[in-house]
Amino acid sequence: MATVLGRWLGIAVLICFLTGLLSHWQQETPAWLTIPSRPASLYRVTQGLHVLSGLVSVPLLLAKLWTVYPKLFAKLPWPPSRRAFAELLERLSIAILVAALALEVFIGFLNTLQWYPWPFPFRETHYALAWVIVGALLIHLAVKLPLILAHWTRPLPSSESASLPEATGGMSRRTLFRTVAGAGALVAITAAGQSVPALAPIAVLAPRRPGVGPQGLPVNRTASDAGVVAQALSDEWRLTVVGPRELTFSLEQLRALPQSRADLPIACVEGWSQSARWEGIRVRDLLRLCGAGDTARVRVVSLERDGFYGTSELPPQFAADPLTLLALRVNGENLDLDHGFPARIIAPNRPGVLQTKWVHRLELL
Ligand SMILES: Nc1nc2c(c(=O)[nH]1)N[C@H]1C(S)=C(S)[C@@H](COP(=O)(O)O)O[C@H]1N2
Ligand SMILES: [Mo]
Repeated sequence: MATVLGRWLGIAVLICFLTGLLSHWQQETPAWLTIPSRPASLYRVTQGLHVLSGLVSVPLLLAKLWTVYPKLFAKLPWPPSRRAFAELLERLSIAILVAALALEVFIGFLNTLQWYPWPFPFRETHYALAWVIVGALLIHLAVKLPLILAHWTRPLPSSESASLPEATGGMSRRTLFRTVAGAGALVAITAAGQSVPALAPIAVLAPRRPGVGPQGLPVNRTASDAGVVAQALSDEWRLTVVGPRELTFSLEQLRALPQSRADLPIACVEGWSQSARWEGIRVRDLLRLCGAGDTARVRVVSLERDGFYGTSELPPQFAADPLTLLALRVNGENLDLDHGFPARIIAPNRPGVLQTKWVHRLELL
């Protein structure tokens, strides 16, 4: 049972780890990596899978712990021997694995609720813990390797497994597996509705639902939370583009420039995502107007001053993508104040957190 549940949990953890790495690299690109701006909805899928696999690992982890926990507290061989020492080390590595995994999933879940009841930075901690988990998991697999090899090289698997004892306190293994798989599936379908519109009506585990919010689109932080209402509504608002030339546009002037359309999702790191129809000026066109080429890296500056939401960077391949807009409109209307009025960035294959709202400055780097 522990082996089968371990495989399921292993798959969930692997999906969660790999999609998490992708998300981390989006937000902190290493020098050796160029993230492509297409497919446009890639991040929506990978981050949706990240949050789903993390949620599904909760029932899997609980079930796995339930099947093995007596072993953690079993008496060590006595008197102390090499074997006792090796067993102690193994239990220590498992204690670290379980603790790190439980903490990782717990803070990840609270993050989807935008609740941060701890003093440490979420993303850095979540990332560091992921490596602790991978390390402890590799040790765990290495220790169990002889057992795993023995399992795969045993002579008659079917007759042998048929003769294994079935009962665990009255519940058959099959019933347990069905229950755990059912619990995992239930978690998945009641959470997936935050990205899959068809499942939205039963999305009781999803903190955000598609369609709920101004202009049919959820909002993470409102203009008043961000403290930008007065500046965003002011007649003095201007967009400044700083490149070889420095240009300044009023909202009327921006509206008079050639407008483009893009159907792109907001795909939040917290797992919810929703597509919308955006209209505005291609960032590429704005850069050309100020004399920049198509290899420019651009800093996007919001009216919002504090915190890491205030600025974001468009790597050259994102700035040059024809789908990357300084959006003025969404779903056929001027942007709602909470969606970034007067102007926001919307780009393909990007975490929502980088789709900066209330933009007033683009700077060539
Ligand atoms: N200036 C600013 N831009 C921001 C944010 C913010 O708090 N401040 N939130 C980001 C996050 S986390 C997401 S998911 C999207 C949400 O966009 P929406 O509120 O228009 O749906 O905006 C992003 N842009
Ligand atoms: Mo977000």
